[in-house]
Amino acid sequence: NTLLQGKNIVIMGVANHRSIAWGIAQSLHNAGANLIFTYQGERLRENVAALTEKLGVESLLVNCDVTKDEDVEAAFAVIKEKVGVIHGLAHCIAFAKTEELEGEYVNTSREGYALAQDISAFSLVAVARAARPLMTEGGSIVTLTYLGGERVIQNYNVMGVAKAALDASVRYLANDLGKENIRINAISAGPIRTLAAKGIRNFNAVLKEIEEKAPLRRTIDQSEVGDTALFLFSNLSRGITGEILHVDAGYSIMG
Ligand code: 0WD
Repeated sequence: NTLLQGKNIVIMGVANHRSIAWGIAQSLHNAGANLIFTYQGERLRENVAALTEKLGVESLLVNCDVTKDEDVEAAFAVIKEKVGVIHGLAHCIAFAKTEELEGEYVNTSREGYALAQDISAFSLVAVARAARPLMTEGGSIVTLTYLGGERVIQNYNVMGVAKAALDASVRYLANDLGKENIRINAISAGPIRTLAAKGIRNFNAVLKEIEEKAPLRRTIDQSEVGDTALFLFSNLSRGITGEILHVDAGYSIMG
């Protein structure tokens, strides 16, 4: 398809072939988008380069650790210089210490709380601000959230609270950027086995519960998130902003 022909879209958060960001990249590539990838520190560059080679086109790869203001600034300066205008940004980044993803939320440390918020929620604000001046033809920003930000999900703890902040940020940012025809939405993905999911205790039980209780009686995969992102980056979703769209086989509607 040609839904995204001529569109420059930045993808942040590819760590390996299981990353949801990589699922999004494949859907957008198949729709004709020109992709720019950011990666977290030089240690991940090789990984990302090996993956993007498979797309069969030259992609711009840019270092960007979102905890560093200077990285965010430098990354978007390079993108501006090399591609000029961008039309989309996929934010697929989150982090919390594994020891904070088990037991009781009440035991969350000050430092662990701040770290989860910084990487998983504030980073969206930082990159939206940096991307805004490059979105001169309007734009679409997509982030990834999880049901644990709306309700209590065992062990998700500090990350659930960070996702709640992320969801609220989507709404405030939508209001700020809407006047420039920049839309911003979140995809609330059902659980998928990725590197980030490894940190969550009892993840197998979470997957099993979805297979039993979700209306579709199955879990979802990266390609389904990718295709929803494609919709959100395309003109088909032009009337949608500030929204949390669940791609979860329907699980969130169940009591
Ligand atoms: O079940 C799941 N896997 C779900 C994931 C369900 C619903 C939502 N999500 C969200 C995650 O919370 C995250 O926001 O999807 C997003 C992508 O996560 P993923 O694809 O599940 O996991 P992964 O492949 O690990 O990608 C997350 C990446 C990091 O990976 P690692 O595992 O190396 O921490 O976020 C990036 C990093 O590449 N990242 C950073 N990028 C820039 N600067 C930073 C940082 N400081 N920290 C982490």
